[in-house]
Amino acid sequence: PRQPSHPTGELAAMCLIIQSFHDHAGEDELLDKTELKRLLKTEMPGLLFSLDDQGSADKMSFPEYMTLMASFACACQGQVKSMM
Ligand SMILES: [Ca+2]
Repeated sequence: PRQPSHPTGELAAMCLIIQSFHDHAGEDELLDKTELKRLLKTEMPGLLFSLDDQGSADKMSFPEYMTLMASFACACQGQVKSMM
């Protein structure tokens, strides 16, 4: 099949995740706790998270953020399905 000129599906979702990480992380390219809370509140307002359970790292790199997103996705499958 022909490649779409704009990313769609999973690729579009990955682009959005990468973009929003960088938008919120700022120049140091790390998410501190305030930036992480703002990202979750802005980008995922319908989902409820307990950040207290997410380890104690003060700043999160992109790979660490993706690990957190993967665990959120697993934990919220039912919640997200009911929103679709
Ligand atoms: Ca930052």
